[in-house]
Amino acid sequence: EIDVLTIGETMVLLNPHESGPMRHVVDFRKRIGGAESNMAVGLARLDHDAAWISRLGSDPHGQYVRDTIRGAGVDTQYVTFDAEAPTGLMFKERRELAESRVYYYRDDSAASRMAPDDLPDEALANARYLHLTGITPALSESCRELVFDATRRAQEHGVTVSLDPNLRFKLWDETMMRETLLSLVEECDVVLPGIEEGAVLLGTDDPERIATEFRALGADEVVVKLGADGAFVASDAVAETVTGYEVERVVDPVGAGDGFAAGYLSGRLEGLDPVRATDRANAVGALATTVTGDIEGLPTRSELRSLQVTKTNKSD
Ligand code: KDG
Repeated sequence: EIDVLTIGETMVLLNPHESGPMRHVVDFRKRIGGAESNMAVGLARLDHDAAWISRLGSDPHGQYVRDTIRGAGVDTQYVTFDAEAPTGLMFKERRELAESRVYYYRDDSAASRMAPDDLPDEALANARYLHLTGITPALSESCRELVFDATRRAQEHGVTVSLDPNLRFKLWDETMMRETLLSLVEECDVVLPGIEEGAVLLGTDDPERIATEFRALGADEVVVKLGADGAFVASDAVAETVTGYEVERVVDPVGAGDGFAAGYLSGRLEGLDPVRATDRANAVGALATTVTGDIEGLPTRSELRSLQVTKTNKSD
C-alpha cells in the first residue's frame, strides 16, 4: 500500500554558496531538485509511504538522485535508468533584492522521454493518491500523454489525483501551458495552485474565484496558496482562508509549494478535514522556506508539532 505515488523529473541541483549574479559565483553545493520528489520526501519525513517514479540517466548523476531520494525514505523501486539520455541538471541563482532564478539543462533528458508505460499499473493500483505537477506535461509530448493517461487510469483504480500546477514559463509556450493545465484540472480531484498561478491560468487573483472556477472544472478540493498569508481552501463543505505561519527569515522559498502539498496530503491521509489539512500544509511550507535547498527544511513530526504549538500560543 502506497499513500502517495508521484511521478516527475528530478535533476541534480547546483546551489550557489553565495548570493549574487551567476557569472560571478564559483562555489556550489550539490543537491537534488524536483517538485514531485520534494513532495515525496516531505511525506516520508512525516512517516507516510510515498513512492516516486522517474526515468534517470544511467550516469552517476542519476544514481545520486535515486540514492538521495531513497535515502530520504521514499520508495524508488519503479525508477528506471535510460542508457541513451542524461539526467537533467539545474543551477539556482540567489539574489539579495530579486527573486531567485534557475537555469535548466534538461532538454532531452532521460525524464523527458517518459511515456505512459513508465507508470506501472501495479504501482497505481496500490496507491491512495496520485500526485502530479504541471512540470511533467511541459517536458515533452510523451510526458503530456503520460499525465493524461495516468489520470484516466487513476480514476479506474479509484485513486485520488492531486495536482500542483507549478507553472514553469521557461519550459513551454504560455498559451499551450494554459490550455494543457486547464484540461488537466478537469481530470484532478485536488488542485493546489499558488495565487499567481491562478491569475495566469484563470485571469483573476481573487482566491475565492480561483477556487470556484477550478471547482467548476471538476476539482473537489482547491487550496489557493497565499504565501505568508496562508491559503484559501474550498470544498463542498468549506470556503475559507487559513492563516499562515510566521518564519523569522525566508532563506529560500523554492520548494515551499512542494512542502505545502506534502502537508496537505499528509493531513487528508490522516482524516483531517480540508481546513486542518491546510493548516498543516501552511506549517510545512513555512518550515521549507527557512533552509536553503529544496528538501532540507522539510520537517519531521516533532518539528511540525513545535511550530504548530507556537501558532496556537500566539493566538491565545
Ligand atoms: O518546486 C521546486 C522545483 O521547482 C525545483 O526543485 C525544480 O522541479 C523543479 C523544476 O522543474 O523547476
